[in-house]
Amino acid sequence: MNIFKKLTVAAAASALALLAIPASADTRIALVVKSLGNGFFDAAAKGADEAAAEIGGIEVIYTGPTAATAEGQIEIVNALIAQRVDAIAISANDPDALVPVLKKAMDRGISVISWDSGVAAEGRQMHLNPSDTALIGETIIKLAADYLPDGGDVAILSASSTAANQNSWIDAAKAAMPTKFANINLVATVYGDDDSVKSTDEAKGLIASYPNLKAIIAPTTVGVVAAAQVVTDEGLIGKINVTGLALPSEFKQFIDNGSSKAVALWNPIDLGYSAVYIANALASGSVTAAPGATISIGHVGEITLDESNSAAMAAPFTFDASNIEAFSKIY
Ligand code: RAM
Repeated sequence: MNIFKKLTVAAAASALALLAIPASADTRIALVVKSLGNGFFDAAAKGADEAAAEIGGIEVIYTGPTAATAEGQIEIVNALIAQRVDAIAISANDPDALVPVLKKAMDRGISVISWDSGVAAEGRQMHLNPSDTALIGETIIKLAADYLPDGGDVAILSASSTAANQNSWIDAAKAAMPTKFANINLVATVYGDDDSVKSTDEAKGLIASYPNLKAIIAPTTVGVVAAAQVVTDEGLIGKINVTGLALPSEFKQFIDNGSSKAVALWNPIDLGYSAVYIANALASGSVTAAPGATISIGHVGEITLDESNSAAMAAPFTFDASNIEAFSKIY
């Protein structure tokens, strides 16, 4: 076959291929996470798939950068705009840096919500919090204080320094401290970027810098595992209690070995389910995001949007030696 003929055959084949692809009838919803390889987001993706199967006619695109950065997410959102998805549900690595690209998505008719970690109001139609921010903040500090009757030094190992969810929980924890946890002394807040290696280094640094440290509070499922592993490896079980927000399936071993007394979290499967449920409702036009609007989230219940078009789901749940085994089998 000469080259001209080859090209003609190739062109015909690709034209046929194009004809063969039916216009997708599915509503395509992108679940954009802070980073891939994080068990918390994998659990949320499971819930997203549950919602898609229950509602029908939905394709979930589970995606995120390899590292938890805003730059990586901006690239991904641009690609999703080019693919003309119907909705984007994002847990953002930065509340402001994502705004321009998400505005561009909305200008092109794509429905946009943030969930887990929010974006500023002008970059999304609504935001879904896993739980009340003040309650999460108070919970993480209480988890440390409950095991420090005489008070003492504690430090926070967070995710990235620009993550809106962790920053708001830390602010809420700090606000609760003077009145409710006056004998707890917060000596430092450091950032492990939801990266195991960096979180490990930061945990080691805290231990080296603060010899009287009694607890490490990590309001991130990645950081809390890294901190508990460091406390275990450095023979500090019983001296430093690791606590914060943890996925039971990843963290059970550290309740079992005593490096942690208790941790908390909400149901990440329900969170991912709800994000897709709401994104679909907005994309289909069956609901409008506006202050005071009540939106159904299927078997999870319903939410009502506040003045900033945000809503919160259930209270965080505490896991300790009495119950973590059972929950570790679910998420
Ligand atoms: C990490 C992420 C996520 C947060 C959980 C608790 O997996 O930072 O955003 O909600 O921890």
